[in-house]
Amino acid sequence: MSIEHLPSASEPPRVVALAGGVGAARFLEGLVQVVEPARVTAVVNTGDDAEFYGLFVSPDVDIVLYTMAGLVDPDQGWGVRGDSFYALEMLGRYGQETWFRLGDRDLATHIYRTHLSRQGATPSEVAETLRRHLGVEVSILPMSDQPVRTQVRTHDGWLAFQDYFVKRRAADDVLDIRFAGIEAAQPGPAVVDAIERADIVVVCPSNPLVSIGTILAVPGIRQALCQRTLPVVAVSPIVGGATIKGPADRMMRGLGMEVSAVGIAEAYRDFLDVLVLDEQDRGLRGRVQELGVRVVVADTIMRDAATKAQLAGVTLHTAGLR
Ligand code: FO1
Repeated sequence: MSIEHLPSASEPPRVVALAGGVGAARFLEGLVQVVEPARVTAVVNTGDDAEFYGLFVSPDVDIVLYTMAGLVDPDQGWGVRGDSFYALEMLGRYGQETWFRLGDRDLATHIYRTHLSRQGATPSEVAETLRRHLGVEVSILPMSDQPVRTQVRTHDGWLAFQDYFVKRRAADDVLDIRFAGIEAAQPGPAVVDAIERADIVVVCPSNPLVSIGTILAVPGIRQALCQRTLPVVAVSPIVGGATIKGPADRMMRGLGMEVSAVGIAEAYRDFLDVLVLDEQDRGLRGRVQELGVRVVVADTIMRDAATKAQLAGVTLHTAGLR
């Protein structure tokens, strides 16, 4: 496979990003500083989707959507900036559980999503409608239109993902992971075509097990990545043996994976051309290369707009695109 590929001068590169939630959205903030947003397609995990009070919530789709619309709460990385919680407070008075913090504006998204779904819209159509209304230029493709639900096995048995992640604060040991519904799932209608046509596919620095792993488990997606002749580049979410945010490191350890950039390379090696790893992990270069994956060392800690753009630039450069 050639990574010498250069797109024609007239055609800006087409970029597909495989995305989970917060880490991916932060990477995308950098990406849209260095590539035309309209040339970027995010293929987003829907395994974290859940229903609250009869409303359909698609957290990772909404995180990407709100971030790209400039609406996201910058501290949390999810939800709408400055949102209020009056509806949730009232639901609490009705004796409902309120551990999943759905703000008032955010609830409007879930009401509208549920309304469109009840009229027959697919998750892809819903995401497209929300995107257009919020003026987001990046294409947002749910990984599948069929329901896939990530579940985590703990010492207390199988838990729905948000029960594990939010309600129990990701405190349990993770003994196993499964994606209920995955056998019947197909890639969203535009997903495989986008992967085939992209000048570069970027695997965002998201959880390799329950964000990227879920996307890869949709029958046909991993195969489409393996069949590409142009580069697939991942940014390691593991830096110095730990994650910046979230439980990926503990999950990887619990499932017997090496918690390092090497573990990431092993998980993706069948389709991965380049791994961007952090300067702190420079010493792992040789071991990653032994797996047949090219290494680029960079500052991967996304502190602000400039470091996000810098990381996105380095990632594209690995594929000869900048
Ligand atoms: N994450 C939390 O840690 N606590 C919450 O209360 C919470 C609420 C929430 C509401 C809407 C939404 O779209 C996302 C929300 N998230 C919350 C984030 C989300 O559950 C996770 O970050 C993802 O599922 C993992 O990518």
